[in-house]
Amino acid sequence: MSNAVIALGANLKLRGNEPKVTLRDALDAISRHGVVIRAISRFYETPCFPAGAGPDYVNAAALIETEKSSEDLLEVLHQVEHEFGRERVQRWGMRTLDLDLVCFDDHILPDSAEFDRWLTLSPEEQRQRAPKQLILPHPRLQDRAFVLVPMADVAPDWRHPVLGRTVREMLADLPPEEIAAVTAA
Ligand code: PH2
Ligand code: MG
Ligand code: MG
Repeated sequence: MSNAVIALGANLKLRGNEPKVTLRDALDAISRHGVVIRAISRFYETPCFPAGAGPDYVNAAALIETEKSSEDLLEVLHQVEHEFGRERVQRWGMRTLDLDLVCFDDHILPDSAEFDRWLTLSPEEQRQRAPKQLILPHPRLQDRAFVLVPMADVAPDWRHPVLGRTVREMLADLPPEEIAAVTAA
């Protein structure tokens, strides 16, 4: 059995439903795919990143347990995104539903050297490059209050296998104003 954290986000209505409703429905859909949901974070309203690129998001995180491999779990997430009308068009664009695999046990994928390359991308490269393969842990999780705040609800003591810091510690490293901008949805 493996433990993983899924980050959920949406900033567009889907079939007339508010993002909050979509996230709840997506969690139900995930559990119908043979994935056990152990804990669900509170739901948060978060300013769109990059600022001004679209409406605020609703973000949440789920701690799950599964016998699947990380690749098979990712496939489930892509299927559920597809069921919820997600079209992969613009990087960092608007989303009816975004499901990101943030961490899977303490796996480093595809390997330490490639992970390090994604970890240390310049901000410009981060905007331009999207990985084709699964990179774990998510290379930007330590930078993003919209990931770390919900994750701290469900896995505060998970320790990043490369950075050596827990979720709680990574969150404490962020600028207080970025944490304060993440509010109850
Ligand atoms: N996801 C993005 C881009 N920007 N901003 C917020 N606040 N929350 C997100 O989940 C998010 C984002 C791409 O996946
Ligand atoms: Mg995302
Ligand atoms: Mg995504």
